[in-house]
Amino acid sequence: PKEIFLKDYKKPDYLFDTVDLEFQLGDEKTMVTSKIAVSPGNEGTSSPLALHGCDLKLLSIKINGTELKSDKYTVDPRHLTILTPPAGVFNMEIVTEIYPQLNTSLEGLYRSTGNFCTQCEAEGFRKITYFQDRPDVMAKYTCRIEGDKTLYPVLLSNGNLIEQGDLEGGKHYALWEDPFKKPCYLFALVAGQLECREDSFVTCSGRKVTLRIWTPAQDLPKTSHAMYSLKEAMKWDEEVFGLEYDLDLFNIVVVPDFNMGAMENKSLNVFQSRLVLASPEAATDGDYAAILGVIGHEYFHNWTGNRVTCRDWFQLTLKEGLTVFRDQEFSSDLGCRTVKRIADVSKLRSYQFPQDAGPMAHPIRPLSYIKMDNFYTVTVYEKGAEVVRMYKTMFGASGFRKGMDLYFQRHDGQAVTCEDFYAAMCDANNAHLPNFLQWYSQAGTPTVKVTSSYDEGSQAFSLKLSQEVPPTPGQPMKEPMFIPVAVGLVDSTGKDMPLTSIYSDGRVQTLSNDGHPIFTTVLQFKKKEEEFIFNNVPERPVPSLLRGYSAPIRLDSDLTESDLYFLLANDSDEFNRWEAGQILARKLMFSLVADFQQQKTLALNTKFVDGLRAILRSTSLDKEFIAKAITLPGQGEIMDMMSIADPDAVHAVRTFIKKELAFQLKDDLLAAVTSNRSSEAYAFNHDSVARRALKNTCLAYLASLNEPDVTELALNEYKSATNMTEQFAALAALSQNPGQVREDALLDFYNKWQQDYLVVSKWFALQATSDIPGNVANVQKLLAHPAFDMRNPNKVYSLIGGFCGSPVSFHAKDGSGYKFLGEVVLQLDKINPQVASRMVSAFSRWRRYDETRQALAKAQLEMIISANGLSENVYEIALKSLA
Ligand code: HT7
Ligand code: ZN
Repeated sequence: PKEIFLKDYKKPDYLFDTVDLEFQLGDEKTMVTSKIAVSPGNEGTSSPLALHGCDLKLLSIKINGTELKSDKYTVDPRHLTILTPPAGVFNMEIVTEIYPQLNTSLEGLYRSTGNFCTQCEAEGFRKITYFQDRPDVMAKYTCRIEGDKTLYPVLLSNGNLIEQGDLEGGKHYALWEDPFKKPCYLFALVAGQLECREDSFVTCSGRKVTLRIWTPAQDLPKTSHAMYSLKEAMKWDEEVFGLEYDLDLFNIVVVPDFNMGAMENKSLNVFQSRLVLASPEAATDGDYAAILGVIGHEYFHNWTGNRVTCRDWFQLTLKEGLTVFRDQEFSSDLGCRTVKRIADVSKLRSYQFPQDAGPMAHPIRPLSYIKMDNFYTVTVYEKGAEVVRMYKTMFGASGFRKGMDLYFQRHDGQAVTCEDFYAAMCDANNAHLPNFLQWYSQAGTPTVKVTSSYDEGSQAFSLKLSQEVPPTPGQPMKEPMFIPVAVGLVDSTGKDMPLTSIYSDGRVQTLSNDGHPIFTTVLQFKKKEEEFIFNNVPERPVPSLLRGYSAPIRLDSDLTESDLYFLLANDSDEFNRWEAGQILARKLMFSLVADFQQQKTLALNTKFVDGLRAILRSTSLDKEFIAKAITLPGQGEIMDMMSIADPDAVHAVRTFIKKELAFQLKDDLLAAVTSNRSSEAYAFNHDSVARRALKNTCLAYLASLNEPDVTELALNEYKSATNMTEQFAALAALSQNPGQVREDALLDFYNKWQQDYLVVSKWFALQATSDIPGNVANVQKLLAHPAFDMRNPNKVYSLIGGFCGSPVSFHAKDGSGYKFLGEVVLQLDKINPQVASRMVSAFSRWRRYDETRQALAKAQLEMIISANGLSENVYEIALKSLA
């Protein structure tokens, strides 16, 4: 396999100005005719024109209307090369045959439950026709689709429908034209038996846009929340960024078989069912929130990704980091900002931090890849979003908006780089951010150490900061980064102190906001070590550091336990209140893990219990915030911070704390469950979501006691629930404890929901992630369940992905979890390499465990990498994991 490097980027020698595609869809084979107007990309170029292609049967090539003789081109399994293209502008026509019904990789053109569907990002267009499959080749497209009218009554592609009609032999056709230039990865075609929910949106300039969501007929009633989400997203982008939709039609298509969540094809978004279909009975609050976020995300790509796209795939974070940031802000504005921030930071810590500390660590702009698909990662997406967020933290909302405006003004219709985004942000704000671009090129999570001191005489409070960016594969030495650290100082009564001036870099900076006092300031920390001194501080404050999580770092401060309890109770920055509780919980878990490893009796610190009790009893705090604040850090997060990850100890300790808290707070937890019941009809609004979140979190605590009264309570909640959020939470609560009650509840749930494959996927995930003893065998059995299908990525992610995310069973000391995954990866790789490589990533952190586990996991990786016919996708991950 060939590794591709960012440093080797060259502009294309040839440009494609227009692309006219014609598809003759058939059950056995599909014929694709592509007519391209080609022009030289570089002055006087005469080099061969190399086109990408994969799994294609070439039928003919014509240049300027004349069939090309076979000695004028070469074909290999990956390319078609025209050896001596004409000078200047010319037309090229290529006819290929493809077999979508055999395509289980779900990239290119494939079939999903009988319908035709495409997925071209990143490099799937080459499975449709020979093409320069790279994002900096932007062209205007037309697409004519022909197919049987009964089998494929709906024929969709990008842009506007300009013609349609009937043909002989029961066929019909549709001709689509996209007026905007686009890279081929945004091309889409859908054909099949679908019906639509139709609505409209009037844009800020008064244009009426028709909105359609296409699904199989029986699912139409479940599309109302998605339509609501789309209209909210369109409105939000106009209000917050001044960005208006640019066509008169916007289509969303729902398909059950899809490798990722969704795809932003120009005016024809494709979504996997889970991220569109919802009803109160069958979808949880989490599903509703995910739909809102992902519908927003794909819609926002219309400007950040489509109108302005990436020069090459290394720049992926330019569109993905920015669009994740935009969808996070959208969800925050429609829900609760602090709770959303907590959820996003938790995701970063649980998934991105481990990636950044392992063999797959890469900068948000990777330096090389074998398969681009492997770089659609939490680093590129979520850390990338944090990097975008830092611009906003530095420049404020209005400065950030100025930067965005300049970015679109400069680059609309272009394929650009991360430096172009940085330049627009800095130029619009007359600023320069030294060392900021390091975030794009250095991997690894920086650790920032903070020590504080107070001098009563001079009333000065000092914060000394130092930073360390850890070595990562291929990057042993690191440079300091620009880190914005938002800080407030809390006085002894729990109030924020006004910040008047700060001394750093030999300069005093007066802090004022048009005469109003400032309570939070952002320190611009850009060297290895720096000291910041706050002046006019009348008493020793407790510093509230990194407010709102202002940079994606690990913070190591000298705050004492009593400082943390004080912040937990008082910080005006709600994120940092939650954070103080999490730091205390982590400290507690580490000390109990040490006790467990030394076989000491475990005991819970009463101060911690009291702190959580106070939060639980609060009547002023948001209920969803309370639910988050009483939830312990995940096992993965704790294991990630240990020198040798010990899944057994972490599991035992977390279970112990949970039960002990449940025991000591039982009355408060019971009160929270009963007082948060509601007989009102389901609504997806913040108050109702918050109420259910608190009730469900408390129920899970109670059920961990496994006592008859709480089991009875959970059973009642399960039986009386009128929505999936509460029903599933009660089922999850019951299924924590092995035994007949668990088995009966799981069976009852399956019997109720077996007709709804999305709910069945939840049922798979719940069992896959279970900590109960002997769960490897259960999951193995579920592989053979009639409802499971290895060809459906959603089911694979639920069952196999869920299993790999569960520390106890996957890391079973006898290696049975590893062996299970090793076998599954090889089977999956034959069907769908993209999905298989996501699964094999679960092995990548094998060096973090004890020697026995290391040997067992390594043996599986070695078995995988030596298998015949392995895909490049799986090969790259296995190779890097073993390096
Ligand atoms: N931009 C989309 C990426 C995507 C994708 C990438 C590789 C293989 C399959 C894929 N399906 C969708 C999704 C997004 O971030 O919006
Ligand atoms: Zn995206």
